[in-house]
Amino acid sequence: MKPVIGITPSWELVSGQEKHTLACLYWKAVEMAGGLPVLLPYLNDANLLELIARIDGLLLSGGGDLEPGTFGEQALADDILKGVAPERDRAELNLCKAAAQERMPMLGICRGAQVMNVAFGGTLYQDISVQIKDSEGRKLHTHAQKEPRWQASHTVNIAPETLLAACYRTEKAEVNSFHHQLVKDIAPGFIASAYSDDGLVEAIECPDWPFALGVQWHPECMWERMPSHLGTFVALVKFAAGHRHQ
Ligand SMILES: [Mn+2]
Repeated sequence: MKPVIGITPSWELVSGQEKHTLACLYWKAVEMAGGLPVLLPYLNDANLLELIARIDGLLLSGGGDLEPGTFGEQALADDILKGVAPERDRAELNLCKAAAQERMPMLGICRGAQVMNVAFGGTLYQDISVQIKDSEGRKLHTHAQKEPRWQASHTVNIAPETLLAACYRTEKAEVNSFHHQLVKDIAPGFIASAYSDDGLVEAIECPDWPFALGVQWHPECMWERMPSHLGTFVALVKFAAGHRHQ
């Protein structure tokens, strides 16, 4: 039986109707990697626990900003946040904590990496351009690219002997970038496993866990043209396959 990978969708209000949305490339990447993807609605907390018991791996998708109250801050300005969805925050943070109880394999993408960091006690930059300035010897490049989503726009330097290095089999990867927020204080027990070439944290992982990895870029948009970007999904599915049989 293929491992079941639960994927969290986005939440949007469309013409007064609540809708879940998910770019199809997320579930296609999981299917291509050999997993069986299912979408996870924002059930109540008790039912989220039941759901976790029936999946083998968790994929936290990208999307809007976390409400800063989730990491103990207030919004720095009225217009700084984009696409806040408190029910999504609740559901995903609780899914992470429930999954952590059994050290379930987990991959967070963009917002998903930020959700993982906050769930386990880290904080975020609410906005890179407001909170991080150019300094001597460093000029920030844009992390909100205008190029197509499959196109790389900056390099990340991957720490050797990490989960991420095993996924990419290289110490430098070309990645896309669609974020205005960023991991600030890394959650206790986690490490940074990649930095952008302008010095920002681009991936986190937990060495004390079979597979818990968050990446700030969107590999799901790139794997069709650059197969190395399927590696994170392949690893998630591989670890998920072994998860219930440890
Ligand atoms: Mn970036």
